[in-house]
Amino acid sequence: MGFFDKLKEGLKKSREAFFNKIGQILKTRRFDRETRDEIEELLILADVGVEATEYILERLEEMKPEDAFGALKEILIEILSKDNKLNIPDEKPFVISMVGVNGSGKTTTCGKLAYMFRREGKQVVLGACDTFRAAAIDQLKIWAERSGATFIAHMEGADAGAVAYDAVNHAISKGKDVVILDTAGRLHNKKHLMDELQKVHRVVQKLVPAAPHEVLLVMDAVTGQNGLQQAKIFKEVVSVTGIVLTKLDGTAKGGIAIAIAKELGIPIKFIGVGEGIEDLKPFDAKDFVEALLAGDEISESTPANV
Ligand SMILES: Nc1nc2c(ncn2[C@@H]2O[C@H](COP(=O)(O)OP(=O)(O)OP(=O)(O)O)[C@@H](O)[C@H]2O)c(=O)[nH]1
Ligand SMILES: [Mg+2]
Repeated sequence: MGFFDKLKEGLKKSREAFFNKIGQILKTRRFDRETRDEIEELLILADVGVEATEYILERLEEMKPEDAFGALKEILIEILSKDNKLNIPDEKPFVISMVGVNGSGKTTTCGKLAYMFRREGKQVVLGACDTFRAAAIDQLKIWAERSGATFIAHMEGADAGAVAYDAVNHAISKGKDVVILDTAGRLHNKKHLMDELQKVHRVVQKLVPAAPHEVLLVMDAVTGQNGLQQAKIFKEVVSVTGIVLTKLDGTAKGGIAIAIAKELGIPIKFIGVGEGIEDLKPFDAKDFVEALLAGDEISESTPANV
């Protein structure tokens, strides 16, 4: 399946539950009070959030009714378009810290990212900084094997900062390109978790002052507005440079991407559209919106003789 079809497949639930309806309404009806209210309800249900919904409606009101559908695409692309290039340093290693609440998809995303870099011919180190559970270390090890990355870990309960130090130190001494640090999502309490994250970053800076070059906050799209609140807490404590929005394939609430862009002001850099190693895609605002509002006439599945 091609890139766009995979994205379209991943956004199927969101498209079928909400965005196709919105598209249909805008294509076939006048943008009057009643239409406005219906679209407002659909946007809120799709988890677009109050702020972005109001903005979209205000912008739609300014348009000629016959332009409304095309305008919606433009407005969504505008909201979602942020500089989402990776901050890759001139000198290796490129250090990425993966943060987020438990279960959001950090470890899986570490594996997918490692695989993506390996396919670009880069040498990757995965650091198991989630030392809270032995299972977390084993899980990352499996991803390291699958993706062909070097695995650096200590024992369960070890100091997360020490693991980060070893992973970056290994990369420096062996001339490796990328270090990806998997961190814990749950500790005894929120303060402990945030303290640990800050410590991991401080330790890494002893070796590479500009690191971590990327702090990617992994968010589970299924958790919708709740996830957005959690993201705001992380943003206060660590300097998040990008969002990875996972599990878009499992939810109809793909509109959360729009709320994230509008309310967090942090670029979405990757999206997860499945559990497989290739199911991580760099985020592209235009492709995302096209997939969200695409018609459902998938040509591939149509038999040739019809
Ligand atoms: N459908 C789907 N499932 C995903 C995606 N990303 C991750 N998952 C699944 O989500 C579950 C949790 O993923 P993990 O990577 O273990 O999450 P985590 O943030 O590391 O969790 P903790 O280590 O407990 O903090 C796993 O079952 C993954 O397979 C995705 O894009 N789509
Ligand atoms: Mg994990």
